[in-house]
Amino acid sequence: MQEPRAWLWRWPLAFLLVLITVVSTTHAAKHGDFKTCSQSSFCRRLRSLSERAQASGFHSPYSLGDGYLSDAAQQGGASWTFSLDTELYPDIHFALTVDFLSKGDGIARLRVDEVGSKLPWKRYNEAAKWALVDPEPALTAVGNVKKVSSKGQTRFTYGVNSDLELIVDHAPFKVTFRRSGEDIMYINERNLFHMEHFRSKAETPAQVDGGDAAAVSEQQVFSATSGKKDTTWFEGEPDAELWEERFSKWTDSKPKGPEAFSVDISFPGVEHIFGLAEHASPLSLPSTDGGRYTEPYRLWNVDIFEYEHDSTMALYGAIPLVHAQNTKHSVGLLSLVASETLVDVVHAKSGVQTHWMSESGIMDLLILPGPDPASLFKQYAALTGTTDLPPQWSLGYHQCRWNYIDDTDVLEVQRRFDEEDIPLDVTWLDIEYAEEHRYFDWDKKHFPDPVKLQNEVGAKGRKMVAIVDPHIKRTDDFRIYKDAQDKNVITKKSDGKTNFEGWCWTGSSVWVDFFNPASWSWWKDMFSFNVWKDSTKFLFIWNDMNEPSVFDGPEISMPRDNVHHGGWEHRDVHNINGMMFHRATHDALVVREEPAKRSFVLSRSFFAGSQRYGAIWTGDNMGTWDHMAGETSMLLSLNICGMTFCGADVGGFFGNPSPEMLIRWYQAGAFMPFFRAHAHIDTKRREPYLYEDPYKSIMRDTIRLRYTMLPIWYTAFHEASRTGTPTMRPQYVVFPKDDKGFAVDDQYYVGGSGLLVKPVTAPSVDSSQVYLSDNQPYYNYFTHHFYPASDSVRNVTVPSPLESFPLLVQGGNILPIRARARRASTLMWRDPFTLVVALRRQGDAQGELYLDDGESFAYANGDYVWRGFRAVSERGQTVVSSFDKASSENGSALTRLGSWASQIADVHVEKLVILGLETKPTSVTVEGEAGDLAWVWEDGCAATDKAEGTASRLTIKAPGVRVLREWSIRIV
Ligand code: NBV
Repeated sequence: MQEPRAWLWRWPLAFLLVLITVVSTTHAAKHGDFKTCSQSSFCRRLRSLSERAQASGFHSPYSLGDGYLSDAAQQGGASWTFSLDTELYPDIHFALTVDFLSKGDGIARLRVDEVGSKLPWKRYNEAAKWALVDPEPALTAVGNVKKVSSKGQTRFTYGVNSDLELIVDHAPFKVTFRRSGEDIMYINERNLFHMEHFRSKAETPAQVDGGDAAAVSEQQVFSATSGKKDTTWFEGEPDAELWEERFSKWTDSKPKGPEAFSVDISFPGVEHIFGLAEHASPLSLPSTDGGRYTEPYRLWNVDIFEYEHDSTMALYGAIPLVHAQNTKHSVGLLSLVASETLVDVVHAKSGVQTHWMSESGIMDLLILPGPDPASLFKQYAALTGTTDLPPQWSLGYHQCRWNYIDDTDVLEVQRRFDEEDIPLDVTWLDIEYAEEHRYFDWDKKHFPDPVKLQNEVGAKGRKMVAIVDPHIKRTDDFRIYKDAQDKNVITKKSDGKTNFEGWCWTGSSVWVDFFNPASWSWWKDMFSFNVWKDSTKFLFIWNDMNEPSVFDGPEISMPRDNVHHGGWEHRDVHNINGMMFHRATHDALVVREEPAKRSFVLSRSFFAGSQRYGAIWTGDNMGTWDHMAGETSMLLSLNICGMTFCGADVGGFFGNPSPEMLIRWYQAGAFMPFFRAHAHIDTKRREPYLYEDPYKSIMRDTIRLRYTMLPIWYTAFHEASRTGTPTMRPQYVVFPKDDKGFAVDDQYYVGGSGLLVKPVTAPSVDSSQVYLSDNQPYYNYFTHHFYPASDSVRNVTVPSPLESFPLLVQGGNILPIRARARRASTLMWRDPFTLVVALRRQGDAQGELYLDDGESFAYANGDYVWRGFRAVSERGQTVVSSFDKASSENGSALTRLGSWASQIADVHVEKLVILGLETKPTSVTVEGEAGDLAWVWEDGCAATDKAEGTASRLTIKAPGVRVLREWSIRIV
């Protein structure tokens, strides 16, 4: 097999030199490549506000008028607009609009924009257009909101139970969100709200004319020397970089001047806030005022090389959402802004205080009322949508590396997987499949017949994924470049006219502006089988580098003064850029076939709402224990921010993991929603079959374990696609009343299955501690070891030798699994099920199973199977039964035996394993049928026992019942 390095000879020398320079400089100076707060003039200005706010007499210069600029009567729904003025600039005006939305049990929206500016600029107000499912979410009827206005205050009472209040204090401007009379959130309690107004270049803050002095104290209003109004007590000293800003060798022209805004949001009585993905930090966000972190959490999508595993530095994606949690309530806050945003977090005695600072755009805050995490997910989903139900095969195992070098290599890798009986669904091709990195154009020397290759892979029930990056080689013989030029859909330089050019893998490149609607249908065409003749229905897409990554740009991205469709500057839309590319590719793949098929597109960059377009991964992680440990909290954070279809490069992108480390990566990966091994071009080959036993066998068993559990994952994704509830659930989500578990971010539950997993992320481990919150027994999935229920929270010790790790089943759950290993998931659709029934101490359990054809949208017309399982113990009998979950949940008719469902009508349950029964049964029968079933009893702990041991186990063999039918098995 050809060594990966041998690829290098194929790269043009000039490009190689550039590459080496880029890569080596980023290697050496990753911190220096990215701005800290003090290197951004807006962040410097806004962060120092919070220091000045410590001074006595500091107050907010902002106040609201007592009347309304417009009210509900004009808006056709519950919406009121206040005038918002600042004593600093009497001639400048803002407006605050308070909306109450009809969806999401009472979501309130607060928007602030400048009004009446004589300058020709507008603040970017389209983040909602891209992030929300419904760009103009409907307002609730006026009658659903009770408004009481008095001088100085407006009080809105709303929500499904009329228990929510939004109290708007007029002077100074402050908003209090309350539930059942309790303060839950304050906006501008610390007086840090500030919106920089548009101004002409000649003006500087210190030169603004004085206004009405009466409202503020003498020494704050006038500087002794100039007699001009003094704004420095609030804004700080005049900033030299309002109109032009330098970073390293780049100059940002900032044609609109300053337009940053800042707002403080406090969560009284709360010790934990979560969110702000993507950061390599703990799930419960630590303070940024010294100690662990000194820099605010930064949201500015970047291609960061060798990122740190414990940091507030920006990564590839940005979701400006937080959850605040205490034992009484949950509340969420989404700030719809796409410009650079930094958030300081302070854990104070009174609660958690946050300070949000954004470079440009309107302020658009959405208050998700909770009151619990499950409600937050629903509310966030009502706004931004849910994860599309993925193709079922995409939950299988993905084998990637940079790069599989030719078609023989691809087939050989698959052959070796088959030879070693290791399941595999998808083989990936990184950038080297494309001639000169001109994506779409296969390198025919190494992939002479791409269609034949894809068909051969497809014939085995497998798929391929090829990368399509957003940089487009500037060469006239490249059709994509030609088209993009002809259609004039290329992102422009600051003059708004000239195409922006930069460097990336392909050399000198341009970037399509996916904000431009003219690019959408064209991009769709690029993926149609008629146009991309070297693609087939077995080929899916990977969108990398979409932050966007520009090797010779500031912070390895585009200049902020580049111009997009609509005249918006790149700074305004940057954090959405990656999502627009992901969206365009997703939309293209969905329509490739008739009838439409689900798409699969992996993206590196993302924003709020990206979950609608496919999967994301955590980028270029390192093959280190620290990184492996950090992945769990990162993925949990992504999950609670809506990006539930996520994973990390198994094995670590950089480095050569030891066999021990690789096994631990696989064990962790098998419980990531997206399970893909990937590696840098310079790493040694590390496909599982290359290892000696026992390593190879352990990796094989781990991948097989994933396949066994595919029904559980698919069912979890079904729930996520309906309700927004994530597939990886941290402790605080499952047990929102147990504050001791709020900071736990190294273990999680898989969907609603009751499976609790804790990856081992350190060397030489042979046992692990698992935190248990609830008064239920837990069962070791592998050994059926029993951990008794307890009325106090506890840590239990779980053996974790190399071949194992903590995987517990919470008492009360029924797991539908498919125990037979196959080459690929697509071959398992008619395989029988095993039900693992783990009894609660009350003797009962429940579970569910969702199935459909796994690739079409026929489920939307009812062609799916959604079964419920239940175990009930009464008067010495346990009855396990199957029922139609669709009708019980949706009130819809029984699962309709559509054309697909009827094909699996005879799929049966081949085994039931019941854990925790009290006594050996005397008979096990299927109701309505004569004769005892074949069963085996192994004595052990009952669900009610108080001591650890091995659980009692009843194994019922071949009960002859069908998954799609109603049945009851009676155990007496
Ligand atoms: O396309 C090459 C890589 C890819 O393998 C990786 O997964 C991406 O995150 N890509 C980044 C570009 C270069 C990384 C050094």
